[in-house]
Amino acid sequence: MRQRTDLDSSIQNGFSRRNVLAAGLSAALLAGCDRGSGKVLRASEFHPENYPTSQAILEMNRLIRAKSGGTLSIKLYAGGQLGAERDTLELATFGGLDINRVALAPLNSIEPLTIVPGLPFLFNSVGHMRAAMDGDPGRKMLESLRPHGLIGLCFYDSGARSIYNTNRPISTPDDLSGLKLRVQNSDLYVSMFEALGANPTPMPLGEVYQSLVQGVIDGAENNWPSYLEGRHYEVAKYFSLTRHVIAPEVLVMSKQSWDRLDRVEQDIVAQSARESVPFMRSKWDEKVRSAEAEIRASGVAVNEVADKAAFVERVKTVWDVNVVTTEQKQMVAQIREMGVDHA
Ligand code: GTR
Repeated sequence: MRQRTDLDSSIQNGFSRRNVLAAGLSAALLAGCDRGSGKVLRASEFHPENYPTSQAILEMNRLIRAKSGGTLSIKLYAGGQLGAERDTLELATFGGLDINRVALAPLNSIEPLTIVPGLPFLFNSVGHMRAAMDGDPGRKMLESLRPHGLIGLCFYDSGARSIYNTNRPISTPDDLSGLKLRVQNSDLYVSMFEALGANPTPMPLGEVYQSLVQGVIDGAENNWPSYLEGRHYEVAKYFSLTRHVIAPEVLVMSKQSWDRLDRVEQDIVAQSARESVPFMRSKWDEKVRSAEAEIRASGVAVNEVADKAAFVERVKTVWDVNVVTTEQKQMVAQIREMGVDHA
């Protein structure tokens, strides 16, 4: 049995929307006003402090402090202290929080370009995804957030998502039939799992463990580190390597907070975020290896999915429904072209 993590306490505390807003408001009031410590940017992260994304934000803080001579820094609120990603993202949009690391799913209803990396079976590998995010598609996606009140700083890794459940190994889409699976709160994920024949149930990540224990859901889908850290593997003991989505995560800054920084400070933040990416990727690779080893050793039944083509075939309609704008279509084509070098 693993130690309870910060994530677990946030699950227990069950932050209400009002708590979140209140916390965000005081964070915003404090930002920039700390006597003696210069400007302090409040950053929210749902994962615990030892998770690679949290570690990357702490690395970014180290870089920012060094470059600014200590006049600018980040205070990290890890472990979901400020609430679920959807709520903290809203806070950042309205200037109640300075920096937020989120998955792309909560941005899907805000900016259509963020849907693209979540398209099932788009990327051939993590290398393909990284190359696309480092290149033109990534640059366009970060820029696309500005009109929505957010400055896209950089992308972090999230590996490949696979399906896990309490009942049986998944080898074909038919095995998903009737399974109630938690998905991220995004039409993309709902349509994906409907097309695969499951019964998708959107809910925040923080509610998954309890819902599995209570039998409210039969399973979910995520990467090795989240499956481990959320303790989902203790309950849902079949992990099937569908690797259906290899989407990155994104670090955003509130445009309102960004506008309060001078030009030099903005450059420091942007540059430090970019420089935290290689650090994050190496922490991520390490974490994936150790999480997979720990999960396999714990007795979880892990199975490869031999016939991926059957899954790919089923989700074709998901692409048609979710890729509708010219910009999305161009981005998909560009990413696919880049895949030739990452076959
Ligand atoms: C994790 C990701 C979180 C969150 C989560 C989810 O892999 O790191 O940001 O999006 O998935 O499934 O909600």
